[in-house]
Amino acid sequence: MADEILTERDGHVGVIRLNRPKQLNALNLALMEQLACALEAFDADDDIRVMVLAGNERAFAAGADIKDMADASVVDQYKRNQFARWERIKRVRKPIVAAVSGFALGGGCELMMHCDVIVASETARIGQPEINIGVMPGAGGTQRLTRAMGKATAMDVILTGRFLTAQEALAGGLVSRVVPVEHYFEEAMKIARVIAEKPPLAVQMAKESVLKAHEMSLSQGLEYERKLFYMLFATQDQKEGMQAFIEKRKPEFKGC
Ligand code: DAK
Repeated sequence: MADEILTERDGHVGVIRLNRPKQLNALNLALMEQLACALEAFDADDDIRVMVLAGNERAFAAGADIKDMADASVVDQYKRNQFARWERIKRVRKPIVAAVSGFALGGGCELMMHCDVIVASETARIGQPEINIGVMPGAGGTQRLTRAMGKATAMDVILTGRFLTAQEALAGGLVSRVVPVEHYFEEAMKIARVIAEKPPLAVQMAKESVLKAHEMSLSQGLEYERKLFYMLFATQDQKEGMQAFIEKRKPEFKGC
């Protein structure tokens, strides 16, 4: 099987690069399978605390591979069970920092929205143009884009198929930071290294709790948050973090 993704390790950071440059990183089935496996492997690896997911300067990902889908029947789609891979990505517990440059369209935008911190280059063009090819978003676009940017922008983007600029995405709260294209990958790595120095269990529980904000009422979410907060007092890292503060030294977090 071709290497549809490339992986490397940088200290506690696991880096994944989508690797179909000629197809603008269109997400075919093999790529999605390799991506889900790589994320799960890093998630299970005690040495890795955070992941960076990147494409290349021209494209983060231009969507699901249209050539894969064009002739598919409903039965083909059902058997391919693509949702399973997206579910596996959704279940990753460690934070994923997206480094987004160029096109992040359709499934590419949806993949970006599965990430936790999103760094966009000034050249990023983000959209859900499925409407142009006779379908609509299928991996969460109508839900996550609406929750991130609100109904008015989501309808505009999804119904017209237009691309947002990086600045529009930043203003609407879809991405976390926008930087010049020369720096987008390094900025994502910088953020990942900062997160990698934090207590890993608190990081994972904070991610879990933030994501619940999209699924629960405020009072349920607050209750959920409170329980995770209490649970962290069972970790050595909580003792270390607070003791280090009192002793005016840098904490050394171990992830236990
Ligand atoms: N699929 C396959 N190939 C693609 C592609 C895509 N999405 N996007 C680009 N390519 C290929 C082009 O065919 C071209 O290949 P060659 O002709 O050289 O062989 C090469 O990448 C370069 O593209 P262009 O020549 O078109 O480059 P331009 O700079 O002129 O235009 C573009 C760039 C990004 C504006 C254009 O390529 C474009 O409009 N691409 C399609 C964007 C799009 O419609 N994306 C949404 C696809 S539908 C689901 C999960 C997810 C999804 C569905 C279901 N389940 C869990 C069930 C997601 C669906 C989608 O994403």
